[in-house]
Amino acid sequence: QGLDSHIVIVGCGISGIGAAQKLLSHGFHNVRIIEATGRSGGRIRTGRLGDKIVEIGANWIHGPSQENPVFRLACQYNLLDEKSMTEENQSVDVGGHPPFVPDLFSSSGKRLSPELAGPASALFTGLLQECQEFHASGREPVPSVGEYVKREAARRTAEEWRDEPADTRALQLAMMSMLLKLECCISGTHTMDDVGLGAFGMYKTLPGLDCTFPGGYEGLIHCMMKELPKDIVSYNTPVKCIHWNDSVQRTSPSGRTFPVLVECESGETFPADHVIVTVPLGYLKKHQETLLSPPLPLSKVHSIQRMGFGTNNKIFMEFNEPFWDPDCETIFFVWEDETDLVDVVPNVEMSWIKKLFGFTVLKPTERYGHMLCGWIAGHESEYMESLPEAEVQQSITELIRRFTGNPTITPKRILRSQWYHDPYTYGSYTYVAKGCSEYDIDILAEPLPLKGSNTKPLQVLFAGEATNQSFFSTVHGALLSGWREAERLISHYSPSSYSVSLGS
Ligand code: 6YU
Repeated sequence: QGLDSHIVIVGCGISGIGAAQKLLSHGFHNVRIIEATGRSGGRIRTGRLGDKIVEIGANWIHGPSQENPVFRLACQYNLLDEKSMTEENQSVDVGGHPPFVPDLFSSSGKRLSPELAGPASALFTGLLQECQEFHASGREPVPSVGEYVKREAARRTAEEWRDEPADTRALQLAMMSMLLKLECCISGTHTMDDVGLGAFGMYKTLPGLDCTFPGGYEGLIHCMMKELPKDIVSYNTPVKCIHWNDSVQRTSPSGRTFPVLVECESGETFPADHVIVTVPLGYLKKHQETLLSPPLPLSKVHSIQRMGFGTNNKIFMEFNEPFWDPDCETIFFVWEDETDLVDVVPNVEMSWIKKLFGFTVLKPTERYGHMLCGWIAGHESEYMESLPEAEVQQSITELIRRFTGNPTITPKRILRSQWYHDPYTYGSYTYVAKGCSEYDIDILAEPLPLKGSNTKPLQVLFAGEATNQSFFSTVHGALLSGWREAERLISHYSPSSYSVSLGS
């Protein structure tokens, strides 16, 4: 009966697609993906600004080297440029923070020299490194990364920068506030005070200098979808409720009964032996009470609540000519009044724009023209989503003019992402919040019914980036989680021929 099992996958992001691919390649032939929207790829989404390709969602392959399954697939489908595939690129190990050539501007319209920013940047990088080490040591002197960085930075700068002129010291501290805001974007959180110190080091980096897809990240999705049967996905079909544990009896015309029934908003239903749920953690947080019937066990509810899922948005802007240096990779804006290490703004509606730490320059220029990508995380980012695009453009134009001291700079056009207002995501990606640990991720990934129940096993399984202990928040983490749940089913039906580690 194994290979005839009816398997429904909820969500056609990379974890759902990966699960389907693996199940089909092992002979399961009754596999269906149900997707709420009209497209595949979920948070991998390539858009356009004018005639240029831009990534609305995932941007880079983090750690593009052989251990990274997304890198391997991208090479296999020939989607990367030659430089990204070189041995040299694969062996660079930057611990998740690639180096960049910066242009620094301050709120009084001054250009800051990189030398001036050097000590702040070195201290900040060192402190983050220390934060990562607490996971292995099991010690947690304060609950969050933000509190640790702020406490230690204040202590050490008071000692080490004692002899610096006051204005230099103030600028260094303001620079550290900007770096905290950058870190909020990387972690996808409102403030680093929400990110758990002991859990921060759970996230593992892979070697390789982050690379992009010249033709767009979605090219990877198209290649993967081509390998699946043509009509495997039911699009525009949001799932409303997964009835499991025989809570709704369902018998097929052949007389077979199924323990699970997937009910969609449209009223359509899909009977199943197994369902793999890949919806984002943001969606789970919002709909945990109604997505399953009987509802999720309390242990899962608590882990879903404990784990963090925040917003990180991009704002693309195109210019007729650059106001940055030709070799510049990142533009930073340092607010001179932010000398007390802050990563949130006091009044979101009045000053949300202060949360935008700066821009990355899209390269190569031959492909993108003069295009920048601004980054903004947290509640300020969620508020930005609610504003008309013209107002966002106006605010950023004023910001750039103020920091560069050039009142004529005018962007040609703008495009921003709105991940918080996406009803099937409700944010960008997972972070390990204060008070959560790997056990929460284990609990989230645990199939239903829970161990010890004497009903049919593996009725509802859970995949998606939030269920990966080491690589949450990434595309490779999501893909590995989809494979993991497919392998769980494969080894359930053929335990001897398929022994795999279901670790991450
Ligand atoms: C990466 C990167 N990157 C930027 C931004 C975002 C993300 N990520 P999906 O959501 O894809 O699929 C679920 C589907 O389910 C979806 O299609 C829904 O429509 C559907 N669904 C929902 N409800 C449903 C229902 N009821 N019925 C039916 N269907 C339903 N990752 O590797 N490189 O550069 C970035 C970035 C703006 C938003 C990213 C990046 C995250 C990935 O995009 C994401 O993990 C995967 O695509 C998720 O796939 P999935 O299948 O799980 O879900 C120390 C430390 C710190 C830790 N953080 C380190 C930082 C690393 C992350 N950096 C990210 C940065 C960027 C810029």
